[in-house]
Amino acid sequence: MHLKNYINGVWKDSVTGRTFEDHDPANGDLLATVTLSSAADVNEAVSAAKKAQQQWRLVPAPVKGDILMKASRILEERKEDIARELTCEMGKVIAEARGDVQEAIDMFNLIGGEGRRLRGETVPSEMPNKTIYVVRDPIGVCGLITPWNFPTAIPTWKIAPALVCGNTVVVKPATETPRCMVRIFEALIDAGLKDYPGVINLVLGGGGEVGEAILASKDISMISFTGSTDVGRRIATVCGETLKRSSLEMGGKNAIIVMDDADLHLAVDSVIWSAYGTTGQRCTACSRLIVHRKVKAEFEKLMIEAISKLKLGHGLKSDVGPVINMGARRKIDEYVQIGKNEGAKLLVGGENATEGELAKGSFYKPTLFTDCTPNMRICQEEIFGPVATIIPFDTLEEAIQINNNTAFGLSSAIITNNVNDAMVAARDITTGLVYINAGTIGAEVSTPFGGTRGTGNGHREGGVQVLDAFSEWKTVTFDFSGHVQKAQIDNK
Ligand code: UN1
Repeated sequence: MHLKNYINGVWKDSVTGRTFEDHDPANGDLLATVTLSSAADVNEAVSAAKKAQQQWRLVPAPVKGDILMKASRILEERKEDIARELTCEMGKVIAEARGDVQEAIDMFNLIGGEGRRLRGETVPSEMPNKTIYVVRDPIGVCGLITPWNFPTAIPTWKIAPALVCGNTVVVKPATETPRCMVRIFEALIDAGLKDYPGVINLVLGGGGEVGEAILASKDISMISFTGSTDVGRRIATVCGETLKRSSLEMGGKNAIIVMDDADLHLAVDSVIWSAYGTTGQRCTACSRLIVHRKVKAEFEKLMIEAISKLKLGHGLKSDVGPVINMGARRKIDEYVQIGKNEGAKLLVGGENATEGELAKGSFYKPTLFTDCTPNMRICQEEIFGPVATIIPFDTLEEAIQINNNTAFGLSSAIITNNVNDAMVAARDITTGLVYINAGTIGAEVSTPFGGTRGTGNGHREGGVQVLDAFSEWKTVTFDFSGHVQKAQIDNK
């Protein structure tokens, strides 16, 4: 298989003639060769997007929405095939891959429906014979840079609202997951965008060349990015200088608070999904378990049992897949060494998994540390792998303070049967998402998604709130006092 760019309605190779390879992280199999693009390809895509935007902005929003809803139905038909490809390209287990594609289906449907709403408002004027209305205007060409961990869902979080608001897009997926992005493009093209060349453009390649060219382009008015904090900071810096708009979604250091009255089986279940699901590679993954000292010993015992039951292997036939690549595995292992040196007690895992078939892939054993203190690096920095830390506490206030005290602010959870404690936690936790008696993952598409502090820059994806990131408010004031003046003249 060979994957190409999609520019101005045509699938084509990069002008560089160079390629890179797309591999299965579970066994190293070659899945596809991929065209490796340069700034010249980005510039061609941006010119096409700029020209197309002049027509696209005038297409009625319900028509735009219909295309998105049709893309949703097409993805539904192709769901199983795409999910299997996703597992092979990115590594997550098949049940989660189906969930990833389902999120894309749901997002196209949700935002497609916004095509029939996209509401503005009318505002009473303070003057007679004036009327004022406020409408959403497109921003122009949006540069969308998407990660490998939700390779079908996250692209739709950005493409759908960008398009329904009348923008056109230039998209760069992570180099690890180009094929999933091609599948999203195919659904949109088949849903009707083949008749609108230049509205969606795909440029495959690395951050250094393609990402930087998107950042540098004068004709791109807005960048939406999900990925690492380092890259997000770079984007924010450049956008600050060039006064481009940016919507950034970066790291997390999410926690589950386990109270002494909690149903511990529910707590363990929530943690297993949140910490080791997607092999810990979600920005919503839970990596801190803030556990009441009274139940710590029992909780540790149940966690060790539950972890020992997790079967590692290819995502098509196991509970925990590989991490994305060998570089990521090295970084995870470095953090485990840092944890040991900091004095955290290793309960389970803490090494590469290399038995039998696993030797061919980038597998890491689900890892659990205990007796951690809140300021240890393993409790403050994002590891993005299957590593969780237990931090004991004595009072709810202390637990909430530990929960809030990191550089990130995406997701938190509390497991308790005490309604008062749950309400206090919901009030005092300062992350963008809070779960009561559920893990930190699994946000639904109809709700605003995003985080405080270093997780983002104040924008939200999902819900209707995402429309604010992809549109400009325009205030239109009508002054019809000329009619009154004319009547007075006529009466004289
Ligand atoms: C991410 O990891 O970047 O809430 C997004 C969740 C998913 C999205 C995760 N719906 O876990």
